[in-house]
Amino acid sequence: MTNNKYSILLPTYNEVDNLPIIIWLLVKHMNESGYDYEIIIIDDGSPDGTLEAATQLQTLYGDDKIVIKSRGKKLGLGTAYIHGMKFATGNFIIIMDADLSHHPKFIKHFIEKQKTEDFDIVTGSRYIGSGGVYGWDMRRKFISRGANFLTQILLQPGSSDLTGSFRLYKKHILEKLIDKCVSKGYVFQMEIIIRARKLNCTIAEVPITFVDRVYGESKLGGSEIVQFVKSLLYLFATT
Ligand SMILES: Nc1nc2c(ncn2[C@@H]2O[C@H](COP(=O)(O)OP(=O)(O)O)[C@@H](O)[C@H]2O)c(=O)[nH]1
Ligand SMILES: [Mg+2]
Repeated sequence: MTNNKYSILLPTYNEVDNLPIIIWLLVKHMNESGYDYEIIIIDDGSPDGTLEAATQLQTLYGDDKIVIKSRGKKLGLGTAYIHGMKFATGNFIIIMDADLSHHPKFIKHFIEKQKTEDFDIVTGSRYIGSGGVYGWDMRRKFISRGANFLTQILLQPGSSDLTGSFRLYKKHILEKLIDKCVSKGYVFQMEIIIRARKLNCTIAEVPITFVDRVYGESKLGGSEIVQFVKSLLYLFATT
């Protein structure tokens, strides 16, 4: 028997419609798989009442399972993970989106894969095996593929899905990596894998399907794309 515990970090910004569903699915799948876990919701002052929904869900499922660590305003995804991780009591961290694009049913594949060779990191990949993307328009597919392609060429990271954010990390590894990361937004996902390679961390991949959000709006805009390319070039020049 092991006493592994999985801390699931769930950053939210205007996810009031998605949060009850994702939490219900997480609780269902984690209870079924029998692994010890907690869900840490990091809400950034969503004006749509996400925090109030989170509080109700905490009452429903218990504060040992649902931990709420909100911040007053939208401070970005990268720092939301850093903030949430400070409160994690597990020895493993799982990071995923709250908008139902990442299905909790895949978590047990991450955990099983991690155990096979005691990997430091397991990343979900849309670009291997049975993985895939559903519901994205041409523009969004192009951006994702383009970002991955550019990064593969410039940095040769040896990981097929760099911009995805459905991952499992050993907590002490993620802490070490986060210390080294300079980016704050979406690029964070990519930077972390690049840094992990440099530190010779072991990385495995599992196929995931990614379904575009049904409720609410994506926060990926032009400025995020510009930021991504800038950071990519920065990493290219400095690592
Ligand atoms: N706490 C926090 N969560 C955020 C922020 N920006 C995005 N999110 C959440 O991060 C996840 C991914 O964002 P999303 O807009 O779905 O990005 P996309 O899937 O790449 O279009 C979702 O759960 C969002 O609610 C932020 O600034 N702070
Ligand atoms: Mg999304």
